[in-house]
Amino acid sequence: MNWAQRPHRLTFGFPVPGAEKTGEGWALRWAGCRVMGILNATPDSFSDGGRHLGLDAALATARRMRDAGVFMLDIGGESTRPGAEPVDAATELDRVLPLIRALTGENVLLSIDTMKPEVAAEALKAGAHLVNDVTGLRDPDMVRVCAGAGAAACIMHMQGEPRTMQHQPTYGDVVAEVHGYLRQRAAEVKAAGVPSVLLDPGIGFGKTLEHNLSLLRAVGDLASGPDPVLPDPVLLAASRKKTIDLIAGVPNAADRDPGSFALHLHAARQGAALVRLHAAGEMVQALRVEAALAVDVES
Ligand code: HH2
Repeated sequence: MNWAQRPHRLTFGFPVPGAEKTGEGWALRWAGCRVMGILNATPDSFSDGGRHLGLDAALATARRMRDAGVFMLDIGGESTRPGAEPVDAATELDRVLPLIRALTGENVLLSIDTMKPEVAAEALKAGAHLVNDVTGLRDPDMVRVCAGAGAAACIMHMQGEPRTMQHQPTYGDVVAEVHGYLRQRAAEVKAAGVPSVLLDPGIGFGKTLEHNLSLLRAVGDLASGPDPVLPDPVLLAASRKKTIDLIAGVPNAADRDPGSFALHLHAARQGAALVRLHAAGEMVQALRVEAALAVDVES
């Protein structure tokens, strides 16, 4: 079976678009690699005086992505880029809820990108399906919120916290440590009642270029174990990140889509189930072409 035929599955405690009812809830199944589109509800898109224009523009982007075949939209109201300043829960909710409410019922999966349990809880009530938490559900309340609602979660690895994580990241064996952490966290949160998880090595979150390259080369290992029958699906998210500048010399983040496509195509071929990008519709096209060319290399 090649990467484009490889089956993936997430389960939920409530109906989500495209899922079917099973004995353990609602199962969402897909083959190969799908795309998560980034929808940032940050001050740039909701600036004072242009709030409705901002919302309309974000909705137009969301619908364009959906129509291009994007599988899931990741809605975030707080930047987690290196050096980013935190925002409070009320501000974050003000930014994300209008988008979630407007997109509910539009036949697209919705993920809430947040580190705050109170934001996740309100977003799930408003219609989000999955919680994407870059801290790996570090706050026990986040585990309770996901388990209570029956929401799937993305567990990401991060060394340190966003403000300071790039100061001096250090590991013994980065792949063993990151994969070990993700597998242990997955077992813990599922034991606490979260129905299913995506695993994300957290490219750029407390990692040097060498750390990121090692993790990217090892996506296949993360995607295939430890349970080879039903491994937790892997999410890779490196769209427009500094890593691409360090490899290819592209200082302006908006110019990094070609590098982003190359990097996420690599992740797809290694068995990633989902890739998170800004240029999401374009990535759907790239993946469709790549899938048509895929040949059977594994049994
Ligand atoms: N990276 C960012 C945000 N959310 N979620 C996951 N699961 N994995 C990631 O690597 C990840 C993420 C990047 O930070 P942000 O400041 O939100 O920038 P953007 O959303 O424009 O990529």
